[in-house]
Amino acid sequence: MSRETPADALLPSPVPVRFLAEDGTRVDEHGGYTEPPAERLVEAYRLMVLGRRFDVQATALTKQGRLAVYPSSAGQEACQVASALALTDADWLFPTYRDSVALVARGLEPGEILTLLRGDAHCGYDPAKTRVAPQCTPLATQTLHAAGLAHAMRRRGEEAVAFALIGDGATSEGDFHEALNFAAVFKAPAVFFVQNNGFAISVPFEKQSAAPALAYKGVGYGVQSEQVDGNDAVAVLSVLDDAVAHARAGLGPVLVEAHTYRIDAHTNADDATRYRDAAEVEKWRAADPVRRLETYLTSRNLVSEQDIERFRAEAESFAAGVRDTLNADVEPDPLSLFEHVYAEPTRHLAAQRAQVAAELEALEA
Ligand SMILES: Cc1ncc(C[n+]2csc(CCOP(=O)(O)OP(=O)(O)O)c2C)c(N)n1
Repeated sequence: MSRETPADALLPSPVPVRFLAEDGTRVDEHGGYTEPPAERLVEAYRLMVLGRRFDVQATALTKQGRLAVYPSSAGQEACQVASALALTDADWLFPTYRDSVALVARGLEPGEILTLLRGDAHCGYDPAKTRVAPQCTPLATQTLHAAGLAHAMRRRGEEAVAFALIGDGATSEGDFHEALNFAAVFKAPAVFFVQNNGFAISVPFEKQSAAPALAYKGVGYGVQSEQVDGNDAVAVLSVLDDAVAHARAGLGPVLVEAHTYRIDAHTNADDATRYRDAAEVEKWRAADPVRRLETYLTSRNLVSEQDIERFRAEAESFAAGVRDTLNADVEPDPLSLFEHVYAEPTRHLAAQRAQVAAELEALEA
């Protein structure tokens, strides 16, 4: 008797999709996915070099007191960059606090990306203009925003896709499950991309979920699902390109899980040596996504030594620009606190604003 069921079509690959082994050699574990064109891979590599340098710079600025907090995505560059490259300017990106490098890859101003992490009241960029929602700290809420916005865009006849990033720990939140269910029922053009980096702060994946892989969580909701080696940029880009095309074609949402690793601590406020072994981190350093892609592109003569030097120099001057921007003191206007709260300020908010304005005036008098 055949055991084929409608669920089979939704199931992820039994092992994570992979084009490159850890040493950068080509392997045949891609389950029928197509390798993206060479120029796309070179662009991914350029952005990964840039993103890694940005990440190091932002971490340094935190140590210097210029940023209040910075959650590093070191080791997750393939996921970060592929998320941006898989989307068009018309698509919406819903990032978390960990996804600043995805925003860099999308072309946002680094000074604007880091405004929130500097401790200012507002997200520094314009979500409507950039089609990037504010970086979300309440876990998994962005998945509902993405599902709702995707549904709304479909009803309006727009062809755009909403793409939500989410961590492994956040998949335990009810919001994630509601978002998958809603998106599936209404065939919303949404992609949910889980970066399974092994930890939710100090909670390891084994204590988070007993699922064979988080990708299997989609099937119960009727969501097309896939899992991919998150440190293989070729594979992540190929799988996300397909997922976005599926959603854009009106075939419903897609859940993709990338298996990756958080190389740094949760944030600068966390000491990861208290809950994980150095040997484990070293093992994952050997699976570095930037070096893996670099080795592959070099072996195929798709990048030269000069190209690599050029990309690194570009990243250095980008980092210098980030330093200059963040080292400049800013004096936020206290009244800006009342902006962007409602499209039309409420009576109470207007009264509070007037009260603060009067207090400021009294102080200056
Ligand atoms: C609703 C909610 N509960 C708890 C927290 C506190 N918190 C912040 S980050 C985090 C861990 C999230 O881990 P994961 O989803 O795996 O993402 P990662 O930080 O590894 O990228 C927790 C519990 C929060 N921000 N929001």
